[in-house]
Amino acid sequence: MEPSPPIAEITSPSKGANFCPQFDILMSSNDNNLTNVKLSYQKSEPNFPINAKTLLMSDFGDHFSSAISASLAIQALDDRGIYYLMRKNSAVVDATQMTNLLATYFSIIANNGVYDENVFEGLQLFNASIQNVLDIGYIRSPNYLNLRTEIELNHKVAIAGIGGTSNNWILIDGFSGTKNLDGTYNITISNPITALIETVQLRNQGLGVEIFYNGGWQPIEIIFHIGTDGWNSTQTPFGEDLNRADGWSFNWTPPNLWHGYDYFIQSEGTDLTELKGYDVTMYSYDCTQFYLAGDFNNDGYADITDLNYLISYFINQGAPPIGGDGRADTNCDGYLNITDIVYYANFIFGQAPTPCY
Ligand SMILES: [Ca+2]
Ligand SMILES: [Ca+2]
Ligand SMILES: [Ca+2]
Repeated sequence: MEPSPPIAEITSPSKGANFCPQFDILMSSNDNNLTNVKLSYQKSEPNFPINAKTLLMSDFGDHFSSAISASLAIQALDDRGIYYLMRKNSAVVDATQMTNLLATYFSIIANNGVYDENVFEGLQLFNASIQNVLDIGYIRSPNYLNLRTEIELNHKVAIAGIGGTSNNWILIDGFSGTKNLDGTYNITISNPITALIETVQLRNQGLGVEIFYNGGWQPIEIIFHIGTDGWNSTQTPFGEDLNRADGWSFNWTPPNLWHGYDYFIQSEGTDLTELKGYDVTMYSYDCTQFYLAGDFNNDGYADITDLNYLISYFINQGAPPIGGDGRADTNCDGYLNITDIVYYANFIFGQAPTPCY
């Protein structure tokens, strides 16, 4: 039996919470061999696509959505240029030929359809034919965070088996925005029925998610996530805890974070045998509930002293606004520069709306 990985589960702040600017992270673990925990973060993209391509299922047959989606997934990985994956034996193939190859590996014609096991076994058969350069895993009843973690943070691609039958498969292309006001999320998919990249809604349901697909809400029953080991992580380390005696915790005042963006926070646990385990959560960097907009010295007023504070910050390398650098982006254009002083001056003299933060 494989030993269970040493996961330091992030227990506080609660998943999806807002933070500004101080971040007190608490973790807990049942693993008695856990020896240290490293923390890292990565800004999530407001719009993250894998730039998936499309194919039309009716060009192949009714049961081909799994092979189409997997073929386009491999194409998307191939497009990153780390390995040349679009091959049958050593010959170069296109997405249509790859779909037919995978349909054989998935036993689609033989079974008049496809089962999860066939997809998993078929992907491994294909992987064996290309020297096993792919890393293939699966998650049953994944949640939204699982999808973003595998596809955006871990840079894998994922195909999803949806609905009550095992013959509805899509390739997940990416994510658009964060949570909608009604609590749903937007994801983009490569839809084999229409051969379009479509934005569809996702909602939490029980422990997993449902997707609005084919005219109704349907559960995502399983995803297969596929990656290559050539990806260099762009996460930024920010802390380490080497002492289990006082629990697993870290206090962090993050620099240079941007308002309104979501951040992945990952804890990497290591045990005595050097085995590693991971927990990932997402948080929104949002100071609006913590500070009065435009009140950079945090005295309860947004006035000319804050204009001077801002000038000092930009011109004389003075302290950033209390709450973090991102608050100095008064015109909310995503850049910190002199135009933010101009904007704030206009605000003070009644010529511009209140800064966002
Ligand atoms: Ca500790
Ligand atoms: Ca003030
Ligand atoms: Ca700005």
